[in-house]
Formats: sequence, C-alpha cells, structure tokens
Amino acid sequence: PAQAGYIQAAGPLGLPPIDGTDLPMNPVETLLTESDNLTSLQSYLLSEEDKHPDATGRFTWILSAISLSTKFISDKVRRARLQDVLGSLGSQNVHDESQQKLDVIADEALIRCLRSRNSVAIVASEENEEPIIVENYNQGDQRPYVVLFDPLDGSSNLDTCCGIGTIFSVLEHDRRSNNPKESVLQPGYRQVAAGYVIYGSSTVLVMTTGSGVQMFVLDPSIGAYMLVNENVQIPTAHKSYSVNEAYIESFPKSYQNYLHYAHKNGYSSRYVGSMVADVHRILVKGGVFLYPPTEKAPEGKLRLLYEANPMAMIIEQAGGKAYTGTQRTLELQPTEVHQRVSVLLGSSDEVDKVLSFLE
Ligand code: P6P
Repeated sequence: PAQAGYIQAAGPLGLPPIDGTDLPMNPVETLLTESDNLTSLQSYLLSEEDKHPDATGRFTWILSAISLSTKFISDKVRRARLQDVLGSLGSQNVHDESQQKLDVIADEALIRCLRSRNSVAIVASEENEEPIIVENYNQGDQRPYVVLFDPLDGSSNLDTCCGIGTIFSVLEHDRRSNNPKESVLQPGYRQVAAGYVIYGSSTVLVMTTGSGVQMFVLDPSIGAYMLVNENVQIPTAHKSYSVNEAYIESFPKSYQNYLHYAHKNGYSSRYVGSMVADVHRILVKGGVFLYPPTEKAPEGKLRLLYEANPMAMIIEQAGGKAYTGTQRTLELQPTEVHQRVSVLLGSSDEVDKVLSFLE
C-alpha cells in the first residue's frame, strides 16, 4: 500500500507511483525517449547538495554564477562577428599582453555575477593585477570562498573561430592570513572545485568538486547546461602529444629527447594554441599536453593559479596526471598571483613516459 501521504501516481504516462513501486511502463503512452536528457547543471548541483546535510547552498550558488556568466560569454563569442566585440581594445593587460574587447567583457561578466553571490570573499582574474576584495567582505564567515579565473583563455584565436574558453578555480577563503589577498596563494590540492568552459563547435562545461569529473553541454534551445557524462575518464594508450614545436630548440634537452622519441615511434601531434581546446582534446581522446620552459619563458608561460591548477585538478580527477616538470602541479606552493609554471599533463601512461625522459 502507498505510504501515508503518497498517492498512486500511475497517470496517463504510466509513470511509477511516487513510492517507487515499479509499474510496467506502457511503451505506447511513454512520450519521452531515453535520449530526452532532463538532467541540467542546476538539477545536478542541487541533487549533489542534497547528499550533504550540512550544505548551505552557498557553494552551489557560486557554480550557478559561473554557469550564468559563461552562458552570457558564449553568446557574445558566437555573435562576435555580428557585434562590434572583435579585435583588441588597443590597450595592454597587466602582463603587457594585447587586451581583446571580449577579454574585458568576459572578465566583467564573471566579476559581476560572482560579486552578486554573498558567498564570495575574493575574486582574482588574469585581467586584474590585484585580487578584488568583494564589498561587504567583513560579513564574518558569510563569505567562505575565493574564485580565480582566466575569463577568456586563448582569446587571440577568437577571430579564427578556434576553441577558446573560461578556466575557473574555487578555494575556501583562508582567514588566517593578515593580508586577505594572500588567501589566493594556496596550493592546488586545496581547491574545492575547478573546471573550464570551452566555446567550440558547442559550448561544453567540464567541472569537478573532488568526486570525479562531470561534463555538460549547453543546449541553446533551452539555455541550460545538460549533463552528458557524470564520470569522465581520460583514455590511456593514445600516442599523441600537444606542444608548440616551433620552440623545440629552446626546450630543455630532456623535452627535446622525448619529442625525438615520439617522432620515431608513430605519435601524432595536435596543437591549437588555446589551452582549453588542447586540454579538452586530451581529456576526451587521451595523450599529453606540454608547455615546457623556454628561453622566452624560463618558468613556463601558463599561469599556475587559474590555468595549471584547475586543469591539473580536472585531469587528476579523470584519472590522469599533471606536473610542472618533475613536481606534481597541485603540490606547488604559489608565491604570487600571476605566477607562471611549465605544464605537463594528460593520460597517466603518457605523462609517465615524458617523466622518464625528464628524470
Ligand atoms: P604559444 C593562449 O595565449 C595561451 O595562454 C594558452 O591558452 C595556450 O596554451 C598558450 O598561451 C599558447 O602559447 O606560445 O604556443 O602561442
């Protein structure tokens, strides 16, 4: 018999009653097919939140801000040629790099959405020299999180329609530091969430909160990120590497030796020059992504806090490995916000192969 308060809901679609008693589904009347995906990012996050009785919803609120702002950015990227948002601003960012109009639009969208969340204490971005202390910062423990991001990684590829993306990292705010800005200088293993959105042939959000990697695709017809893979696993045994070989002469000899080995052993090479696009391909197909030290960038080119760390968390949670040369990326203690590192990440077997040359 149905439990008190429940009703037999075997309605016209032959759905099982609320109390879960299995009723035969009547194929004639079942109008929804298996391919009708009804798990959105929001429903996934709320169902995950339900699993943690002590959850306050503030963490979910942050991820919803990233969802909203990246949908806005995706729309701007796809309409870039139709609206006057292509090209550079004619200004330099804090790293003396030419600033694209969309870099600033993406940065402002993320900051505006995150600032409106009462759980964010500090925001740090590639486009801003200093971390931003969110107003009302002193609301005690009401603001337990720090969010770092690269708003539009690879934006120089925008007008060539290559995949570009937003990379994000979430830390718990460390109130022990006298200077609140030091709260962003935490090693990558302290991240509570990380991920990226790639604006490619489709808009795909890949994230982790430390329990595996989930992949969502933006369905523009309903404006929602829909779950397509709840436990992404990076493939192994895929002989493919991704590196800018134009710099091979300035790589350390050990990296050159690996590449010469790969040239002689049937490897394929793929390189877009947009970290999100290159790493997403590695996550989906396997292989290894490298940005070694060069004469021009002896520490490496990519940023530790909002590029290497979030990507390292994603890759490790998907069963892969991520190093800055011979050290595990997530164990590196940051010393400055825009610190650069060399990057070696991908399938564990292929990363081990590269490490065997480095050691
Ligand atoms: P290079 C894009 O400018 C970026 O920051 C990353 O997205 C990308 O992986 C890297 O730089 C490409 O650098 O020196 O190969 O052009």
